[in-house]
Amino acid sequence: MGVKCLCDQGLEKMKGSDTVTINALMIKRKAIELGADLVGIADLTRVEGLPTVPQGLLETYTHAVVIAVAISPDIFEQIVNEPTPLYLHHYLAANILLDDINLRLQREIIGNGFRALAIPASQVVDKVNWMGHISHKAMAKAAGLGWQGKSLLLVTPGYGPRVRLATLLTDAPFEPDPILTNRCGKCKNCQEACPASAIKGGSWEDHPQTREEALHFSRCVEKVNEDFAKRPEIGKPICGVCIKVCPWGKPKGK
Ligand code: B12
Ligand code: SF4
Ligand code: SF4
Repeated sequence: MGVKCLCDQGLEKMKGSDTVTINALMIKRKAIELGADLVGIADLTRVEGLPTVPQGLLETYTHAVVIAVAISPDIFEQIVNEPTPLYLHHYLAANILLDDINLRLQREIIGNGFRALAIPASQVVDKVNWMGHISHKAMAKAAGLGWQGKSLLLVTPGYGPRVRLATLLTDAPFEPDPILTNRCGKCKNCQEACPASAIKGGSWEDHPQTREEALHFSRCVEKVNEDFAKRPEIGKPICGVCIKVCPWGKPKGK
């Protein structure tokens, strides 16, 4: 222990008698080395008022590191209007990779004397209101990875919504990334393709106030849980159609 970085953004903290140092660039490099395709930093004042489970979860943290793992474009070539077993497998594998990267980043940050808490990629902790501990989409938007499109998904400039996400909460005061503005424009692809007619087609600069503003929420919940998740070859509440049709996710030139 005790390697001291002299770069401007270095954060120092005493851990026992050792001086340890970590900064945003170092944690981002580590995330990419470990397999993340995108990584960004959010200042949590950007998401004040965001509902969490339990309530007040964010209160003792100041920042979040948000990572994204891209799903192969070839998976979406196979999706027409329903999920496929191959998408199911990649969805599960991406969740494992995200949780693995997040736990390793968590260890790195704690080892440097700060607090860190990895939020699972895909755990539903309130099945009445369909909530995770926190919304990774809201955190990813706050970390500058993308915007929440008409589908309510996080759309990134490079991969569109073809990414899965995870968040790491911390009190390490990393330099936050700039926020991106909504680039959906007049596009309605997701609204037109949704097999449950669940996407209302609304638009917003930052985020809708409620999920209902963006979606006929129960239609999506019912489609993925009562139809797709009940198919023996799928078994999980997945779909993939609004992901597939987003122009931002299509390989460039297609
Ligand atoms: C529960 C859940 C579901 C439920 C409910 C979906 C939903 N929209 O909430 C069901 C089963 C229906 C579902 C479906 C799907 N899901 Co899902 N799901 C989750 C889970 C586990 C929790 C979501 C949650 O807590 N939402 C809470 C609400 C309140 O948040 P929200 O949806 O982001 O919307 C609000 C906020 O973002 C807000 N907002 C943004 N900033 C701020 C700031 C403030 C102050 C406030 C007040 C609000 C706010 O605006 C919205 C309205 O309030 C997350 C994983 C996670 N922990 O995030 C994955 C997750 C959202 N799902 C994902 C995906 C991909 C899907 C599906 C496409 C299915 C599939 N895998 O093929 C569909 C898409 C449905 C859709 N169009 O939204 C991905 C999204 C990836 C991406 N690129 O955006 C996630 C992030 C999983 C992951 N690890 O990547 N899902
Ligand atoms: S996940 Fe499927 S059902 Fe839900 S909004 Fe997207 S396309 Fe529609
Ligand atoms: S399909 Fe079009 S409207 Fe839907 S999220 Fe993507 S860009 Fe936005």
